[in-house]
Amino acid sequence: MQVRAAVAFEAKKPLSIETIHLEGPKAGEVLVEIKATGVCHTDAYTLSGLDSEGMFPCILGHEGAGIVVDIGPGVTSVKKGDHVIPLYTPECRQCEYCLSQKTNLCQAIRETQGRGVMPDGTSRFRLDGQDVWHYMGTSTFSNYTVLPEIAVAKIREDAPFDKVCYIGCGVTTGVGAVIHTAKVTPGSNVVVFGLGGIGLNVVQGARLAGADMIVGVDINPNRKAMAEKFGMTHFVNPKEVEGDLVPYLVSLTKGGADYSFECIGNVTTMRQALECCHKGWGQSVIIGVAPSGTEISTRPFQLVTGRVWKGSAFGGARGRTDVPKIVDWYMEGKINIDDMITHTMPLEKINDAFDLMHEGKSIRSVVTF
Ligand code: NAD
Ligand code: DAO
Ligand code: ZN
Repeated sequence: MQVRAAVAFEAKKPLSIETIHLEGPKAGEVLVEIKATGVCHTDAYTLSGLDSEGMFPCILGHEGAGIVVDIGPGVTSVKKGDHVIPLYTPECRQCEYCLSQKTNLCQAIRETQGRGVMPDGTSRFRLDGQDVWHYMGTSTFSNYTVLPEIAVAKIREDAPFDKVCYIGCGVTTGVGAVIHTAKVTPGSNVVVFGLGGIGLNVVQGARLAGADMIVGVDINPNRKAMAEKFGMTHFVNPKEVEGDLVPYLVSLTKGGADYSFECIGNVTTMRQALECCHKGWGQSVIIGVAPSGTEISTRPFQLVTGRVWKGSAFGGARGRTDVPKIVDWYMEGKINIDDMITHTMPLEKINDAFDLMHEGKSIRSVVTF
């Protein structure tokens, strides 16, 4: 079939809206009509050329929601008409990783996903006879996309696509890092570095978990009012702090954070996030994706004295199991998504979403089809 997609032909260039060919689903795959997709910092990161797995030309996008319109042979877990959220972290429930119950990093299709192809090693997208690569196994910047069956979460049909698409990455990553990865306990002090599309969801996850003090750290002063709406109790702009940020945060939290989260992707703030943690028990979770090749450092004594450094991908969530539950939380009013979606636009305007992100003017832009 012919589909309408925003194609990334090369790094650092605007996306180009094209009509391209999409082959139907093969065995174990589904064809999904994408109704809405968020534009995340990670799409911009790959487009910037800094992502070691970035391949061009490709169709970016990993934060979508839509409807199954066709299924390939052998598909049993979803059917035509089901509403779904694509999963860049699939859940096969059969691989060593899934069965371990220790991680959400299903490895069933990891190798082919990282090479921009479907599990059979080929791409379903073509333009002028040339392959166009899939991205994160999802490629939601297209009005139709093909995904492995294990990479879609079936969701309730009354959930609005233009809101719950955000659960496909940002919401689950932030809220999940609090609940699944850190397991924040009621009464905790939490410090969140970066109050963008991910950090705000860490803030609302911390509120949901019953945290006491929720400190937000951001160099953009406009983030203060927004983050307060989601539960932030104290705002720190590092540009306005005299002296070192770490002792300032340790003092503010009366001894250090019980939990800190780095939601920027900067190795300097990753170190600050660890070192502002409480001696003896503070845990720091890295969510931000730093440029490939960069390294983190700290004095080993920081860990010897009880601080713990962790990372979190997709909020530690098992997509097919946990994503429908997060959709329920949204529909029940337990989490707020609407106020984070600051801009909505048609596919033709998708490059505006990247500009708004780089200018710090948006939290989330959502493209509707
Ligand atoms: P964003 O651009 O919306 O937000 C980043 C925020 O950090 C902005 O508010 C910005 O003002 C602030 N900031 C930048 N430099 C700062 C500094 N030195 N000190 C304090 N604040 C600073 O980005 P986002 O969409 O929220 O994504 C954040 C990071 O999370 C990115 O690296 C993204 O790739 C990553 N990410 C990780 C996962 C995962 O599963 N681990 C999933 C999605 C996104
Ligand atoms: O299993 O080796 C692996 C990789 C899993 C990819 C997890 C990606 C999480 C960070 C990227 C940000 C996604 C938007
Ligand atoms: Zn698996």
